[in-house]
Amino acid sequence: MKMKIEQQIIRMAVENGATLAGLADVRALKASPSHVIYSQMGDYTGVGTVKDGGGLPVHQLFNWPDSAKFALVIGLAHPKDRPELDWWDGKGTPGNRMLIDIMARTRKRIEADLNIGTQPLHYYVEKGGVFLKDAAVLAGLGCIGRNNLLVTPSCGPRLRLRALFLEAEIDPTGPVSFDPCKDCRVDCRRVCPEKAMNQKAPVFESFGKDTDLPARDGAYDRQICNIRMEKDVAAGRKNTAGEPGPIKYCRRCEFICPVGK
Ligand code: B12
Ligand code: SF4
Ligand code: SF4
Repeated sequence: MKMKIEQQIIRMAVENGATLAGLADVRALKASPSHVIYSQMGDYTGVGTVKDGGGLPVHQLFNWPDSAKFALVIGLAHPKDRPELDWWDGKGTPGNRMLIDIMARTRKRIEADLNIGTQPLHYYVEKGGVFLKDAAVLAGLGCIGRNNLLVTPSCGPRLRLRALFLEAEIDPTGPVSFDPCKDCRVDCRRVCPEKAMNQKAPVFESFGKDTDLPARDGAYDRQICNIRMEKDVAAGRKNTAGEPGPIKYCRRCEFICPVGK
């Protein structure tokens, strides 16, 4: 029996090196939690957002082409015993370069073998990218855990994501029913060195009782988490005499999670 087109796409991604792959409907993505609340969150310049050459924020938020109907989402395992995959070296991380390469090869095959048009996507949402965690949940890769990360059955939160637009009407592969946080000790919040997940972040508090996002109860505060990221950048600078060393961004809320170990 001929394999369904969705299965063929996923198989191509896995054959090219993806640990996990799935398909999300762009219409669902446009209505997903991050899209709904992002524009209400105020100016987050400097907290993981990108700027143009003149230091100004770039705004290409959600200016996706109408021809983009679905998103292929891939994940690459970043296990604890391969920490170097996540180290920033000034040009990116080895893991992200692998993801870019896996996606480029998968894209070629989708276009050549399946005759489906594709559109590459930037990593940053401000440069036309998608919210990768939302896309991954909608594609059935896992759920958003109490650590505010995508948690998958096989790798827990220890994986990195990338997406590609597909110009085809196909079927989504998610979301799936999966909730490892329900009966967990929630150590992911306890180990945070900055206590970024101890209380509802002020910005979400102001949205009223209806908002229980992010991290399921609004407790993840990106401003506080980013303090840690800035400390990690400073540590990377002074680790090697004069030369900027790799930046080893905090991953404590990932490593402690028991899922997928
Ligand atoms: C900006 C950014 C940052 C900023 C701000 C983070 C933030 N969450 O706001 C800073 C620098 C602080 C940061 C920190 C980290 N980041 Co970061 N970051 C991003 C980036 C570029 C955009 C994220 C964003 O702005 N989201 C918007 C805000 C509003 O939403 P949110 O806080 O993520 O919460 C939303 C979701 O949880 C979602 N959601 C919640 N419940 C549900 C339920 C359903 C059904 C759905 C559909 C959605 C959904 O709605 C929430 C509402 O806003 C993404 C890449 C990308 N293009 O997506 C990577 C990304 C999210 N980061 C990633 C990682 C790993 C990290 C760090 C561990 C650092 C590191 N070592 O790399 C920490 C983790 C912090 C944490 N516990 O969440 C990974 C996550 C992988 C995973 N397994 O989930 C991503 C996807 C990048 C990648 N390479 O794959 N990050
Ligand atoms: S440590 Fe427990 S509560 Fe935290 S993300 Fe993992 S399963 Fe969920
Ligand atoms: S990445 Fe580090 S600082 Fe940020 S929430 Fe996780 S444990 Fe806390």
